[in-house]
Amino acid sequence: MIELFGADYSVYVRSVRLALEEKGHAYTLSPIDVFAPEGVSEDYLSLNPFGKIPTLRHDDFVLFETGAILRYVDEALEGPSLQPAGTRDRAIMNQILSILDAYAYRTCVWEIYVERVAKTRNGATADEVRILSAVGEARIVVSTLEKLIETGPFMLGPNPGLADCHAAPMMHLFAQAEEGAMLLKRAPKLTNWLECMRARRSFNQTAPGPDTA
Ligand SMILES: N[C@@H](CCC(=O)N[C@@H](CS)C(=O)NCC(=O)O)C(=O)O
Repeated sequence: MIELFGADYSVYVRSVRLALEEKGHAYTLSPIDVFAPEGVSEDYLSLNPFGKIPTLRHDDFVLFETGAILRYVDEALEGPSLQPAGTRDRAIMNQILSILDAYAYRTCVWEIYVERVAKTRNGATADEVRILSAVGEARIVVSTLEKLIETGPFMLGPNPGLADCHAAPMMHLFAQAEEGAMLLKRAPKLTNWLECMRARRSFNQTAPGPDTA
């Protein structure tokens, strides 16, 4: 029995949900709203002391940190393998997961998508300085991922894997900001990859509600 704690608006939660869908494994999503004004409960902090989402519970085993959860889901559950067999390809997969955590989440999601799309949709004004200062690093994220995609249609070849599951939720939001769309225009392989991910059943099964941030 797999229980995932989190919210459908979270890109990190969606990464894990994508991996579970690609494995073909059933799970329940137990709602935790990290942005609720009252914060998260003590009960949730006893599972994840950092108060972030997601956290996964598999029977009596509790795990947090998305990179660890993704690898666990792939290795512990039946279904198609989501990690390359070769050492170097697996190293590249790990490199992509790190790039997404260290650079893409902050710049592409928070500093660009949230400022340009989510905030303005709610009537607030975008912080142009914040956006402008993030574009340089976002450009490096895009050009690096573009170089790492060799043949496609997925990041590491013919089959979807953990790198795709982790990158797709972030890049999907980033592409909705004008700065993201502009940078992706110069990255045809990444653009095709995103279209391919958006067309997958797993992506549609994990679509969040309309107010995603
Ligand atoms: N290092 C964590 C990061 C997860 C994360 O930042 N999740 C966001 C939602 S997408 C969150 O919980 N944010 C709440 C906060 O920062 O207070 C992981 O890999 O799981």
